[in-house]
Amino acid sequence: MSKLIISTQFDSGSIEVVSLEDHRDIQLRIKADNASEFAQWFHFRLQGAVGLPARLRFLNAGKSAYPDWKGYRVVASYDRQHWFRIPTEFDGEVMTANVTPVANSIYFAYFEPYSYERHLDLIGFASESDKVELEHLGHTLDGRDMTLLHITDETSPIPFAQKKKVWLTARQHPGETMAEWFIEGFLERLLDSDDPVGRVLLNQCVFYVVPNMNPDGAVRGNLRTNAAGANLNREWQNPSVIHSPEVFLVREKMLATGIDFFLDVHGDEVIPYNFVAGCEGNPGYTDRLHRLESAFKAAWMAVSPDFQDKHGYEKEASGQANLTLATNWVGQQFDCLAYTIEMPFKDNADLPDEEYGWSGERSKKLGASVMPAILSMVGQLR
Ligand code: GEM
Ligand code: ZN
Repeated sequence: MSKLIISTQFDSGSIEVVSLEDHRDIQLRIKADNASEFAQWFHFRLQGAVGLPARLRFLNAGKSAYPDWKGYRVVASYDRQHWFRIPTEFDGEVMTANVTPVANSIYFAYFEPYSYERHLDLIGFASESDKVELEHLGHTLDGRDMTLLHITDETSPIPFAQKKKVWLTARQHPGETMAEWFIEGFLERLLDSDDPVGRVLLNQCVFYVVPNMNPDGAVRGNLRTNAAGANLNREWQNPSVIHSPEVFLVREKMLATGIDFFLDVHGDEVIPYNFVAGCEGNPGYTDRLHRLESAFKAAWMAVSPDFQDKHGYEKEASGQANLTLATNWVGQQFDCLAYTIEMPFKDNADLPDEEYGWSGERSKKLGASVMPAILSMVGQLR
């Protein structure tokens, strides 16, 4: 029997090995982000267990950032392209996953990874379109590019100044990889010259898209923070070049362009549904914004059974919104429709998938489905 090996020296790799002596009791601990106490993301490779009933025990799952693992199943892959769910249990303290690998190398992760190389491929794909201009906003603390995609049809008869400005940001929380899968699906449809919804949207709107707000945290295998330990979705009121340059750079650009409609794409560790969280707690929230929110949700539910509005976060009390969050700050600053989109790490309980749970592909489909909902709103935006 060959020696068991666990490795993490790859994009977003992260786990702590406690014991690897016995394939029937592989003991692990989820590591915290590099400069903060948030511990939730894991991604590692196991070698040497082909044909053996391997049991993975995450000993500190009950002390993770979001310890409600009920209904969650670990994702696994042999080829790093196709990911599937494996049987997983949680007893309130230890999470246990079981698999008998059919190959001598198998990967495990909290959710289907989205690598920095794939991020660069997505930027490359988009940059080949004549509707896209790439804009370099600046660098992250680890020196990676903050890239903005500026997307519109410049042959449109509508003057640029009259086009609606639609901003999308994704993956402020780097472990929420479903967010960048969502953007991949969104861009593939938006840039499909045969798609009528994309063609009309590019005629009437200008899109500003940041596919990955936190590339450093993504590569480092962080769940929630950047290289300096900043939770970017708490930096929007007063970002700093030293601590949260990612937010500082994007926010400056937003102030230059203005915004008519904003979507900030995330993943949720606990709630097994796709849902949105709006600006009802903002001091500037109005009946107009409430009507726009209701219309957008109804339009999205009409085109995607994967989206729903029954389950989600508690509504914020009036005037109690935390304006350090992107959606709240943008909604307040620009008096515009602004939503946080949440997808599940677990599955969509309305439409469960036994083999895959919620997945990268389903996130892509949801990203494509939001386009007709945006189109239905364009005429109602200020
Ligand atoms: C969330 S956004 C939380 C919004 N809450 C309400 N009630 N509107 C965060 O940053 O904590 C997004 C996320 O992490 O998925
Ligand atoms: Zn998030």
